[in-house]
Amino acid sequence: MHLPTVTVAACLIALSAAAGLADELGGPYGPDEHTILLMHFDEPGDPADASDRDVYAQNWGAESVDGRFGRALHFNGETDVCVFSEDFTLPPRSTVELWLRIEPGEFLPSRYLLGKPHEWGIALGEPDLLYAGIGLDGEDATIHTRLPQALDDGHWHYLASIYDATSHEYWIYLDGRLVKHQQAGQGDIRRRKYGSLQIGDLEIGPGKEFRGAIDEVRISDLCRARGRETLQLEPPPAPESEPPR
Ligand SMILES: [Ca+2]
Repeated sequence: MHLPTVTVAACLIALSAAAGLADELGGPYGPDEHTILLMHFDEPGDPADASDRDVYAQNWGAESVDGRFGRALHFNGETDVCVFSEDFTLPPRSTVELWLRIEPGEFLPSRYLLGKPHEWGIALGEPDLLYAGIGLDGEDATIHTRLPQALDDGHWHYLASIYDATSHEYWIYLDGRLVKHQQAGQGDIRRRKYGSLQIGDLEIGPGKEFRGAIDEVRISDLCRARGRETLQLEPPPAPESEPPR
């Protein structure tokens, strides 16, 4: 038996299209079958999850500002937070992506960008020092890494944290470049019955709130950039020029 050439070609096209979806990085994204949370932050009021899960979220105080794509949320580092209605646990393989912008002089140390209390989170200890951690039922997976540059420069930066709980590998990408890949943790991801995913804060004590803007948060149930040294990201938008007088 042989398949008609046109059928084989259609299958190859379908496969390449699926691979293209999984490889799409940097945004702005449309949801695909691996997207379990997608926040554009473009709409007024409470932000909407554009993934098929339609996770309900509330914005407690964060201000809408110009974003990397459309609008973004700016968190004041004190009380602003975006809280999600359901327990949100990372799948065994995950990719967490976001864009962030910190103005010069705005940075607050050791602040959480996002995460779930006592389960997982991503934080900046210093403008060029990233902490990421995931609670496992054996030894927690943690990563502390110096970034190639400080992020409090007023520009948008793309950050991706990728973890595989089956091979216990952690990857951190900044602006399309792999900055850290290491073995981390033992065991399966620890499940918590309380607490919700939060963006801009982690509510595990005072002084953990992020000050700066966050846009285009996507969480996926696969390792989208596994093993790649560089990512192809959309170039940043050209700066707005002064209108002619
Ligand atoms: Ca946006």
